[in-house]
Amino acid sequence: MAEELDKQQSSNYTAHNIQVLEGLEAVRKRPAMYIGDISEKGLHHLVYEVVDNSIDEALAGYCTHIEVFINEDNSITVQDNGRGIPVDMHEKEKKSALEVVMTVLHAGGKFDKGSYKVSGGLHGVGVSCVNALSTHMKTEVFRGGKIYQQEYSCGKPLYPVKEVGTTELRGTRQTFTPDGSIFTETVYKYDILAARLRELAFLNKGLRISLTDRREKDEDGSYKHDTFYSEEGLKEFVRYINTNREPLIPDVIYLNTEKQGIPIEVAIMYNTSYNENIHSYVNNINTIEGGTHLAGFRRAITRTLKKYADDNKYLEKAKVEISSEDFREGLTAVISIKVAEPQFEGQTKTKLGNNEVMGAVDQAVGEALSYYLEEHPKEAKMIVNKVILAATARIAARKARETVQKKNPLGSVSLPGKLADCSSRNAEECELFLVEGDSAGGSAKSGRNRKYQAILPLRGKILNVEKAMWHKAFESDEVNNIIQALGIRFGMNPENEREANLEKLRYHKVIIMTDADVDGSHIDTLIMTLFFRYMPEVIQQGHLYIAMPPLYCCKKGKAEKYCYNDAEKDEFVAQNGGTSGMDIQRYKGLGEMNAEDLWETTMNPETRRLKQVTIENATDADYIFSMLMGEDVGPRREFIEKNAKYANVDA
Ligand code: 0RA
Repeated sequence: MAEELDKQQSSNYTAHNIQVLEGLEAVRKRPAMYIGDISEKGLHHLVYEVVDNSIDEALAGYCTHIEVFINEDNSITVQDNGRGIPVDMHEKEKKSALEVVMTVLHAGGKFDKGSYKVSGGLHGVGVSCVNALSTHMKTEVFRGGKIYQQEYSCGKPLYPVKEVGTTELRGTRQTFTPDGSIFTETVYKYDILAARLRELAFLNKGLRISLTDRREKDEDGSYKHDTFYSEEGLKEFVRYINTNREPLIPDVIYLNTEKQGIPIEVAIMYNTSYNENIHSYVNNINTIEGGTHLAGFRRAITRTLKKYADDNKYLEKAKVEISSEDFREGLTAVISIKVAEPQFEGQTKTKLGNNEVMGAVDQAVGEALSYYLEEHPKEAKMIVNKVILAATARIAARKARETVQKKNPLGSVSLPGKLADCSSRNAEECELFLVEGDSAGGSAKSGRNRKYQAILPLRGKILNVEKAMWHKAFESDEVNNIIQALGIRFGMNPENEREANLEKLRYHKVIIMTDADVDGSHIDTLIMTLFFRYMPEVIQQGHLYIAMPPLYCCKKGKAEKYCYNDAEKDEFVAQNGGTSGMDIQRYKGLGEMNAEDLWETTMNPETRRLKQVTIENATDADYIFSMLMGEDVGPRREFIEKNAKYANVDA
């Protein structure tokens, strides 16, 4: 009987739905406009979009637990214990509120009159976009003792919202299958989701977020699983980020307040390194390009520390001129604020533009920091001493640089002698290969296309910028050669942040080409760290790549194939009747290939494979680089073994 009723309802269902479908058709026609892109990034973004709705429910104070499942078929389930999406009739639309939320663009926040939507994914497009981009989606609402549900196909409801049972539970469960005809990638990566969910747990203290992978069971029959929960929020977050760094003082300087109606949470730690590491968030979005909240933070640090040092006569004793960046050496901080109407600007729309925020953050941080310094004179003195040391080192480095520049008049920095440049001056088509070793460098030089491919062989050791003082990089020949070849300069922007000017970049593809072994992977990582710490813009704008040389050359009779991984080799073996009489050559180094082979397999844009270096999650990347380049060798080896390009070759 209930079955019958459902069918009747479904059959005359389509008519009043037409207007809605047009909205979601637009999402299917231009998915990248709504979720950024249709690759791996966009695929994972769908999950964040759904989770964000549950986070909003948590921020409103009604939800304490969010569970995310990667199902066997790569569909995703997100369940929360909030109030449940309302299912009552929406007066104007003449259908259930649930259906409106699921099928109307930007309808997500319409029911929360009083509060603003604070979490909001990067694009803040709402769950209806996820629905539009899923071949199948199902929403179950546990509310008022009853279970309601509705299913959809490519955003179209398959039947009206129906009641399907009773329950003691409260909350919302949503399951969706991303459309493989829209996304170029449909396999979810546990680590990518885990990094974002961990971050969200730190940013929303007291909220429990769990992740379970139902695709694979381990030996004891359990699924891969993590629960992320933070009692202390950013205080714990900043300690986590600093895991692989040595603290200067053990304290975390912490504040959680509201200024001019803006909720502000900040955690600060000083460590013995020479890098500045500030992670900033607005409405749970990582603002990698910074903005007014970051400017306010920096201003407060400089002003407050300078005043403290002046008042205590530390600076007149030191007799050095302190510049604002000296106050931030060895500083790790996380800033998280909530803004009702954020204006996002910049290349990647991750730079906060709201002017009113600057003063609010400046004031909040200034108050908390001066209070800490007054209460902790011993620690304060250690911080000030570190600042003075930074200034002294910076001034010494500038003097050294000026001496070098005098030999090199007019500052017209010439190209490095080792660079075999290309003839084209059209940066868009130009590629720079950073090649490990002279012999591979030689093959690359003779094998390349001279018009648009340049070669820079790297001989000496690449400086580990994770451990070196900032100016040391400019004393390293290899680093200088790379920077000079790229053509970019470093300067300070108006907010006194280090910034590279990418308009001068001479090659739009910078390609790291090293051996497929442990040493090669280590060099890859050193070069990636250099870019990540000194020129993150190059990575953010998609200019950095890793060349993937083949691991094998397989021959049998007339059949011959370069194989880039074990799966390809196994396939060739299977297609050619097993290994007997087959010649399998394993390349250990680039030097084993002659110039033609190197061109054909690794450099020719028609046939080569390149891996683009991306920053999925800047905070996660920071953690990984500090771990990889830090003191402890164990985790580094483990990471390289898991992630290197030769991953399934026993080295
Ligand atoms: C608006 C109003 C109410 C709940 C929600 C939105 C809500 C949305 C989502 C999306 C995922 N999980 C969610 N949980 C709750 C409730 C209004 C009321 O009960 O008065």
